[in-house]
Amino acid sequence: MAGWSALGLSAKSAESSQADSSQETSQKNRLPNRSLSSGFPAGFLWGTATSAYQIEGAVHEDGRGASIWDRYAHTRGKILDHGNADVANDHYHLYKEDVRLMKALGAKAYRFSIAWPRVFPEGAGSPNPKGLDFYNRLLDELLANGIEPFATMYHWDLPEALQDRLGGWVSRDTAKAFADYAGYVAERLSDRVKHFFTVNECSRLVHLGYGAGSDAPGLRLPQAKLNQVRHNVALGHGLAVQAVRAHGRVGTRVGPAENMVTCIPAIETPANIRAAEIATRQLNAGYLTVMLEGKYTDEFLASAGKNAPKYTAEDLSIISSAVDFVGLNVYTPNHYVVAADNAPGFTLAPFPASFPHMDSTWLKIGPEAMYWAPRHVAKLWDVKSIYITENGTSAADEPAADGNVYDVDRIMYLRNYLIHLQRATSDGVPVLGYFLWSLMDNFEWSDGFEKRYGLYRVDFNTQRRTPKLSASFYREIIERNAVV
Ligand code: PNW
Repeated sequence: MAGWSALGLSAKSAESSQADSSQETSQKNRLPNRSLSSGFPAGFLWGTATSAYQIEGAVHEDGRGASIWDRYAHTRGKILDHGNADVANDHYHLYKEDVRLMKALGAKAYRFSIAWPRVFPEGAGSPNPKGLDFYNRLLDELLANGIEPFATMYHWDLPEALQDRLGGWVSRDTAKAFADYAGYVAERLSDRVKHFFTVNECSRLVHLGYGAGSDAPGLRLPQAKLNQVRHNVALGHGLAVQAVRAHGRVGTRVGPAENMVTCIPAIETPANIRAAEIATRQLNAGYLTVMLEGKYTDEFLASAGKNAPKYTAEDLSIISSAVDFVGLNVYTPNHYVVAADNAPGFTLAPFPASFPHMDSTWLKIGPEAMYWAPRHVAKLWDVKSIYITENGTSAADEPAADGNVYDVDRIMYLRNYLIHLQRATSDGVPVLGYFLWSLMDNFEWSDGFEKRYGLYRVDFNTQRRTPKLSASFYREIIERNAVV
């Protein structure tokens, strides 16, 4: 297996190193001598990722309208540390410094999101040119520094006006407003942005925003309404794809950035791999499956029963408008799968209480997710271009006595996920690039500023950014185009 050879862990070398003199052993273990197979394809794109509400601040500046996250974060008891993102990383003013941080990593790409309420303060109607100007400044700065911009159209900051007026994604009019906004942005920015992502993580915004109520707008809708929300979000994605095609320059690329349910064969036998593929199709039925197949699976419709969403055949063809790539946010193994003889053909293994996780309990450590997520997408749906649009971890970072943050747990996590990404590319899975979440610590939604995901530590009192050890680690990876 490529993964083993990438590690240089063949049984033979382990044995012979025992016999080597200590000097020879240390020579052998020196990083520059790592086998070529730890490398990524030439031109592989390394970047970092952020989102507007999590870093920009300046929520009242230059005519920005309110978003559902402004209201949610200002509602008592919703955010763990009672924080809000009114200032956050003050990136709106410090963006030049932040582009320098990217440049210091050697990163060649940056995934950021555009705040819909900056561009259309009321969600629809009159645009606000001053809001769009911020992104003009940011794009010019990125390009001047040799960093390719990848823009997400919607990373959860819905204009509050659309929530108040339409009930947000409960209404398909929100999907239409989203497409109008997406077309407007594509028209004005596609001279410099060649890649757009439509919706960031349909699944999380639907389940946590409208089902569990732990993300904005904080609703707990019954199943039938929730299924309609899910359908409307998928429709919004499809309409936005069409709007980018209609209004963007020729050659503008567009696709989703989805946090798919990643199903991993518990043991890599052909039967378990097949079972994991079946599970992947079914457990992503409302998102990637319908986007890439143009229909809801029979199992999805049967299990929804009378609560199934209402839709037309035309909706399905809009939702499945051809995309240029699929973006995947990969953090954690959602399920380990074992083949089963009876329907549905798979068993989802329960997670033992001892299963390890990072600083967030949901963030279980399963680096092989980084192999199987893109591999399933490439195999099941014949997708030819994939980006890892997010991967990274929270860690309990604390500056040591010397002031440095030695986040060796983040490095451990990243290294192991990247080994599996390298396994994927060397197996021919068409992953073209990787965006590490996140460039810097930021507002982590309902966890407030308590959870830190950055390569750079941010002191939110002074706005000082300081590289953690993981920043040096990532710089090495980028420089060598290989796992170190
Ligand atoms: C993503 N999960 O959220 C979001 O896109 C980011 O805005 C966020 O800051 C980051 O990951 C870290 O949380 C996720 O449960 C939240 O699998 C939860 C999951 C995945 C992604």
